[in-house]
Amino acid sequence: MTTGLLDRYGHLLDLPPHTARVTLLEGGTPLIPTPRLARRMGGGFDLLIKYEGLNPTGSFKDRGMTAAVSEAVGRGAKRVICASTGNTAASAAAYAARAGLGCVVLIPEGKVAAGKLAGARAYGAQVVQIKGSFDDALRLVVEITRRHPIALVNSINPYRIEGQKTAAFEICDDLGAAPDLLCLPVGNAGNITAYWGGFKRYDEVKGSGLPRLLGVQAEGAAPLVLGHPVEKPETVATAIRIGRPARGEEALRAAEESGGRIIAVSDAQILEMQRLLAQEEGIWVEPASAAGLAGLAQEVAAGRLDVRGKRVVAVCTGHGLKDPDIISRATPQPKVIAPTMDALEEIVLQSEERQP
Ligand code: AN7
Repeated sequence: MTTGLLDRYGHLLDLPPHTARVTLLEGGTPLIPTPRLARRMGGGFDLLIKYEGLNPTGSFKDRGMTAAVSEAVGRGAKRVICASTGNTAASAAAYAARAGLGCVVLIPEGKVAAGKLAGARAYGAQVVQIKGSFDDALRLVVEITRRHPIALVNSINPYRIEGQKTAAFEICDDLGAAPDLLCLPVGNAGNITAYWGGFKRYDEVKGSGLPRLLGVQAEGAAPLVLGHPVEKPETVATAIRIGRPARGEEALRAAEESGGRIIAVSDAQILEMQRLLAQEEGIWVEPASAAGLAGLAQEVAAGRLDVRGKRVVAVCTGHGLKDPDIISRATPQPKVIAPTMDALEEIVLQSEERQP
């Protein structure tokens, strides 16, 4: 039977007894082998994509949200609030709707991808745009939840982290053990923190081992690489356009404990990886979700990471449909022709065939 994550893994998570069950049957996302992409990076290793875009609202946030909203409902909350670069907003809105709670989301004006904003609106959240960054929005929601009885569902909320540990459990269950290396994008740094906690928990109970972690930020929003906050973060990967990660210290500790690192890649590298993954493997992810793989490719090419004979999992955090505008800008406008065979033959026979 299909169950939600709390039914499947709740016994391994640190959730209070009052926690309810609010679920959209999230999780259970596939681990997809991508041999063509691995060959491009030099080959000789297994590369698998944990495709988190296949969660109910199109991102990994649903894992944390089933836990956070379930806990909030259980203790009698009437409303939840979050700051968001988009995916948290859509997820919070959906789970709040599912639970019959009110939901307020605070987003940076003009910097949230179309599919995420549409999601938050469709699920009926009160969407508030602020003239500022995600970091400004987070500061405000933390403050308002201190003053008023509204439940905070950003990843500062410990139950978000608990829920997100389930992705590490699933990977170990699928592979029979932890992978050798896990790469993933880093924004507010909740997810890398959760993965590390999840792998450690599973290692305790199942002896599944621990991976090295490669966390990847965008160059224009790389506080954990620079070693200081970034006042005006900028990147095409708006999901990780974050200058003061709430769990930055934990993320750095997790990377170090694992024997891994947090690095940065350029927007050009992110977009090129997004294109390769879509056009050579058929997996379309939003730009931020390609950052982990772009970081992996960079480190392997530079000889800083030896992956030969290893099993590498790349977490692709959000679906490509979240950010359709980036594709409209990056690919040529589809041609319009007259409805005749001449016109069709002319255009089809012009274009080259691809070699498999
Ligand atoms: C697709 O939605 O912060 O390092 O407000 O949407 O745990 O923050 C999103 C983050 C990676 C980074 N990939 O994860 C938000 C938000 C995607 C994301 C991240 C986000 P964290």
